[in-house]
Amino acid sequence: MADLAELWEKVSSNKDSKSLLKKHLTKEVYEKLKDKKTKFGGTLADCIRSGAKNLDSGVGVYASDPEAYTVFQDLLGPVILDYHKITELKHPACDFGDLSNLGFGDFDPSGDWIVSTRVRVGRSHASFGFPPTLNKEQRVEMQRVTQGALEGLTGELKGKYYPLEGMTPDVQKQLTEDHFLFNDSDRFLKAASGYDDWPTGRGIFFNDNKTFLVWVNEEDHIRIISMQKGGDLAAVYKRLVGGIKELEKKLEFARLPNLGYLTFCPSNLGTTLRASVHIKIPKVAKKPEFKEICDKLNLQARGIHGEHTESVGGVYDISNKRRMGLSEIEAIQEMRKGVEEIIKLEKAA
Ligand code: CIR
Repeated sequence: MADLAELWEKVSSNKDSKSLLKKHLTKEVYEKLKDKKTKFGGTLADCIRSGAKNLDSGVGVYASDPEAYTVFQDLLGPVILDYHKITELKHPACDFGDLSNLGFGDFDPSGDWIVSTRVRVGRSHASFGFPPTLNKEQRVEMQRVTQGALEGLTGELKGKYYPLEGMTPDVQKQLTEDHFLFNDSDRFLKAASGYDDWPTGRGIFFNDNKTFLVWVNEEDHIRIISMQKGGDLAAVYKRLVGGIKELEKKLEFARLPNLGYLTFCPSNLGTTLRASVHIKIPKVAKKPEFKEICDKLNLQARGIHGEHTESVGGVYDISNKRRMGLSEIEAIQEMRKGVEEIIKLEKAA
């Protein structure tokens, strides 16, 4: 427990941290949780290590494993409420909507604004811990199980699994530039044990068209991604849901009725759904009130090379901000309406 005491000292003695960890890990909560352990072996230290080592974190907390959301609820509960701006730990049942009648299609047929569209969800195996509680053998075993399910996909989803271990640097570089592949460069994840045993157990699956991708053991056990050039959100979303439904037949995903799907980061619960476009909006993005506009529409704007990056050439990555307390189809609709509004503003600017 020397490790935990040190981490606690770092957090409690700091005066500047604005993280949710700093805000919600009170002395009382710390005392209550410090000796608890999940059945995966997860501890409070595992949950707070990243935030204690990176006091500039926004959240600063990760779940050691699916059971952490129950065992460490006194910390994770308030963090979840605060991050997701909800008043109760409550989440509706999974609802992908009526796929045969979505009521929307391509929201930029001209192709003038939207470069590409992507929807992803995170999923976790119910029977495996998250990175801080996994060893190398478990990572390999989890990869084996996931790969088996992926290689059973058929039709449009049929593809091939490429383990990171042994991948040539050339292939790796190409896939990263195409926005297909992940790397080990996020210091928050690194401090959370997210890159332990790298690259063992990590890999990427994609179909022939590279429109359906699955990341294995990046931040999450499984990230299911559907993407294509242009703005045909309906096509992208339907393909994603098709893939999720197929994988669900073979794998059991961690879920709690009040939190939805469980993943490593408490910012990514509920639907875990992030629907985004890469969109050319040089004029709107220059407005001083750009962030305010996005906030009002429940959208988040990022640079195009992922979280914590800058924009390039007026192209932004815009996505739904809310993932919890609403259904999958509601999250998609929120993003669609918001992006339509942003396009309207760009045209008028
Ligand atoms: C942090 O706490 O800042 C990092 N662990 C990343 C949190 C996840 N994403 C986010 O806030 N949008």
